[in-house]
Amino acid sequence: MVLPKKSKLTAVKTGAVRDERWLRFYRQMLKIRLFEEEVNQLYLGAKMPGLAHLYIGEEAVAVGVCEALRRDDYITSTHRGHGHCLAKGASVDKMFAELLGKEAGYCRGKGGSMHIADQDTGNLGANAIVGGSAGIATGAAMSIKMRNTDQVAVCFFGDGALGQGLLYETMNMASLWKLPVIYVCENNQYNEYTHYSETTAGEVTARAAAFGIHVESIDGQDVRSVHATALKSVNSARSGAGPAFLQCNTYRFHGHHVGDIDRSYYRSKKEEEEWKTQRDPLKLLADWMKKNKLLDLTSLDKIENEISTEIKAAVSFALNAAYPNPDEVDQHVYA
Ligand SMILES: Cc1ncc(C[n+]2csc(CCOP(=O)(O)OP(=O)(O)O)c2C)c(N)n1
Ligand SMILES: [Mg+2]
Repeated sequence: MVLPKKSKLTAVKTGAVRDERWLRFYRQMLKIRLFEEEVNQLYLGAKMPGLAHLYIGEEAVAVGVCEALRRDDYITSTHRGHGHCLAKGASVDKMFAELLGKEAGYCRGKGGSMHIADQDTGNLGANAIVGGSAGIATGAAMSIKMRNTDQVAVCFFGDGALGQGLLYETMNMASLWKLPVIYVCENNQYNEYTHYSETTAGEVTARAAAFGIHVESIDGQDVRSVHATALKSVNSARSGAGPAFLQCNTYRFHGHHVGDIDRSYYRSKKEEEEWKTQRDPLKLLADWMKKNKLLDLTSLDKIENEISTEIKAAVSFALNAAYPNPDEVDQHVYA
């Protein structure tokens, strides 16, 4: 298991948020986990058209960051975007409906997993183009600056996007013009079937530091750590101090996409098991809350029952929802 060196992890400031917030973090992460498990089942049961890239294992990044944002702040997302969407406040009904190609979905069923956007929650959209989110988030940050508001924009992207030139062009502009944008690199160790160390020369954070951008490398499995660091960067960007770059070290527990079942040719079962058993973000937070006597076991069970009921109802809603009218096949599409 490749973990960042201890000295590079950002210290957690306990007490930075009130105790109820830990439960909310847990709830939000669990919502993503159960949503994604259901997506996997829909795929395996041949009920969902197309593929999806599951976020299971990485929940602490989306939740830790989005909990530091206001509703009117922006995010841009990736092909692995369900977690970002939900953490920013998306409706599970509309998300399942979109995944199943139904008219009640976020894009009237015409976008699918990789094209979900939600203007109401400031989500400027998932993006199938690796690195594409950097241009959109930086543009949004420039618009914030020109409109003179105090919003911020967060750009989620994977380690694979470190190979895209657009990221460097936009980080250069963001630093020069002190744009309120936070670049959140979700380093889940792999771009598709290749370990990032085989594609990425040098230190990841050194790349952003070269533009004079404030950088941090965080344990992306520790939602408290992600949140504390994100909050600092968000507050700083909001006050006009310019961009930040956060490398969140994490791991996807499933395959690159739902069809990537046999992963033995690019990573070992032992590695996966170690992350799942020792580095599960939900378990880490639950264990920490228990150790600090911040909950009793029933409250976690209660949360799980509530979310499970919400997810089941949303799946049932989406399965029974109507498909778009075939006459509208060329409407609401841009490419
Ligand atoms: C510009 C571009 N090149 C290639 C692809 C094909 N592709 C889809 S996902 C992916 C790997 C992305 O890896 P990473 O950015 O680390 O994200 P992760 O899947 O690990 O979340 C690639 C190469 C693409 N979608 N866009
Ligand atoms: Mg990756």
